Amino acid sequence: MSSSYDYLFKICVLGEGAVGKTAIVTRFSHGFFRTDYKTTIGSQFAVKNIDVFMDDGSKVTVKLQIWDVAGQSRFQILRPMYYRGASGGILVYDVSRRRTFIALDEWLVELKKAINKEIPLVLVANKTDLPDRVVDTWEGREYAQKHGMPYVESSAKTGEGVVDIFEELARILVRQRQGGQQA
Ligand code: G3D
Ligand code: MG
Repeated sequence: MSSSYDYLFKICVLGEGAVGKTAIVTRFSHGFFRTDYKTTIGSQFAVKNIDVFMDDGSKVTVKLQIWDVAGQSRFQILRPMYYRGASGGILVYDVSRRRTFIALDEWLVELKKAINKEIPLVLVANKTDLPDRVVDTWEGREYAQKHGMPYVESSAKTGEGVVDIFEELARILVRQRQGGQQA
């Protein structure tokens, strides 16, 4: 049955305004890209099942409830409430705007303040299709490594890497949950 699943996780999508958060979520959950997104108002979520293969070859169906949180500063006061109960997150920047890369630290601080613990995150370098890229791969990798996060490059426009983001995070969350059960 397509509605059945083994695990359910709430995840949040974080990052500066216009880095492509809504585009990534839409691409993943509906499989298409639109260029006429309205700036996300407050927050909204998408739900999508994804099959992931674990290290032992077993297939696990994960239901992701993906909260697309508005990045604009005027929504800052509302965001902590959307972070609550999140098992994991996706931290997005735009490779064509260095400012969005520099702002990553602030997003980590805001998240940590709101939920008071560490949750698994995936670092996403989005808009790799653009010719005017300014943040190089090594910089993103270094940042991800420093914070113990996997690093994924994506283009919500072409779709490249988008599924990888969610597979990567889902696998980490399942591993954590399974490990927790054994302990
Ligand atoms: P946000 O939700 O993080 O605020 P959006 O960002 O998803 O609304 O995207 C902001 C703008 O970037 C949109 O352009 C969107 O089409 C564009 N965009 C998102 N992802 C990509 C990508 O991977 N490649 C390219 N080239 N553009 C992308 P507009 O012009 O509609 O504001
Ligand atoms: Mg948005």
